[in-house]
Amino acid sequence: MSAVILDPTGFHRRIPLSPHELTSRRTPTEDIIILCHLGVPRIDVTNWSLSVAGLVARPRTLSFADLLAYPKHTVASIHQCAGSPLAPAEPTRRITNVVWGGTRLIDILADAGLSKEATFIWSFGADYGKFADVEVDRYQKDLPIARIDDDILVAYELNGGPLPAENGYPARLVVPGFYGTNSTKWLTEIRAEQSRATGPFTTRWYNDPIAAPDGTACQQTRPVWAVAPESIIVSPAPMAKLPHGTEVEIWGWAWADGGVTAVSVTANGVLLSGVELEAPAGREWQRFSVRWTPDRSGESVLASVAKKADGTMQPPANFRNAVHHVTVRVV
Ligand SMILES: Nc1nc2c(c(=O)[nH]1)N[C@H]1C(S)=C(S)[C@@H](COP(=O)(O)O)O[C@H]1N2
Ligand SMILES: [Mo]
Repeated sequence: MSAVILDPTGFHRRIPLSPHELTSRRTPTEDIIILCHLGVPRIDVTNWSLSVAGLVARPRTLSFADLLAYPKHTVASIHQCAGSPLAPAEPTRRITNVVWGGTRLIDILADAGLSKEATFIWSFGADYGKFADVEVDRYQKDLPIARIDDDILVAYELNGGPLPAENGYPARLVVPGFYGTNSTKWLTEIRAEQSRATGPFTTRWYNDPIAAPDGTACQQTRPVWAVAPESIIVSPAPMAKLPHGTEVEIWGWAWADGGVTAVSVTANGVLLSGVELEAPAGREWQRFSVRWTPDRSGESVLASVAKKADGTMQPPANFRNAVHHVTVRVV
């Protein structure tokens, strides 16, 4: 496919709803985060194709009709932006929970005859241009073969409707449980390879320094793949006025790749008992709630901490999944 027109060109994003506005379980399409590093390709579907290449026995090029001819699968999942790759430790809480529809990546790879030698799947988007002063001819990401399962989609639907241009029309990769950056939009090529992808979106950006045992950053990095445990308080909203001595419900959402097993909630640093947490259901976020009776007037600080089955928890600060605090006014 020849280079497509970008409109707009360059970095383009839509800031999502704030945590206290995320009141619905499923995020409506018009409220979803939009994050485009290089611009928004405007693709004519009759000129679009998806090539499947690299370490496969039968390389092929799929038209949009070929993609639709596969059985359609849907996956409901959290969809989270990891935040700016230039500020990877900054919590941005760009989180949504949506339903994707499309063709399973494993069906496409099976038809192409994926080689046992392959260790990574590279994906390429139709967008091109400059990000942070680096020129790229295509957006490019990669996935370890170990992550390839039946829930990864080449999606052409979002929340039951066609994929909007900004979200990757006509088709995009969706890797549930991995940060949004790995879900390549305007997908034009997938390649089976034996090494990590070489472009700046996998080598230079979206790699976290691994902390040394003494807490200092060491040279090694870890790809920004699996979503770390996180939670947000939806209600009460920041600076809400709460009457002293009256019970209120504190509630929010918690999520992680693989689900969350516990959420603890504190008010002014004191643990609240009786937190209820939904069991993980697929890859969607989980509602938590607890009752609290404000017992002192003035400002109170509420916080929630999510924990995964492997024991990893939200850190207090300096990570993209750092604890969310909400200050309320007790009157
Ligand atoms: N081709 C391409 N795919 C991309 C991006 C991009 O800039 N180009 N941005 C990524 C990032 S950082 C995120 S968070 C998600 C956002 O998807 P959305 O805009 O549909 O919510 O798309 C990912 N896929
Ligand atoms: Mo992102």
